[in-house]
Amino acid sequence: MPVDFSGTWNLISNDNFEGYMVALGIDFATRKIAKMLKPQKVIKQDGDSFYIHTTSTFRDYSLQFKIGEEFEEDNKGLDNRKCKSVVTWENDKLVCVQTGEKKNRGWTHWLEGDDLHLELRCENQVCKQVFKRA
Ligand code: ECB
Repeated sequence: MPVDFSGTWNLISNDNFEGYMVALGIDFATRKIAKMLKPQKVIKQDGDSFYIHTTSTFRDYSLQFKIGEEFEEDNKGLDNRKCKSVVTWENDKLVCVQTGEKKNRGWTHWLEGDDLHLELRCENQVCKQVFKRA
């Protein structure tokens, strides 16, 4: 039985989000707003199919994918770049590789105790987010 990420999750910490946004080329004014946000994630996991909706008072972002199936990701409302993404299991971690203009881009989700962890990577920057169940 794989891990089940399903649920509604609220952000409780967000380390080096600034560095990650700078690496993505997000402008100063947008970064100032984005840093203040406390996004919520709604995750629906059904077998190998995932739906992840990240919402905030400023912008929303939703993603649907199947494990192992590459898809075109349009990072609309984020950095607006397109990339080719694929998500796989690495033991109990969900690992996404986002191939495109930015080197070393991707993210990893895992559960630790009652918390949902997310590492966001771009170039030489790593942002670490932790969420608690709503
Ligand atoms: C959608 C809430 C955050 C909105 C921030 C707005 C502007 C900042 C622009 C770019 C920053 C890059 C990413 C924002 C961080 C989180 C949004 C979703 C990150 C993500 O890819 O989550 C994955 C894994 O849960 C699923 O899409």
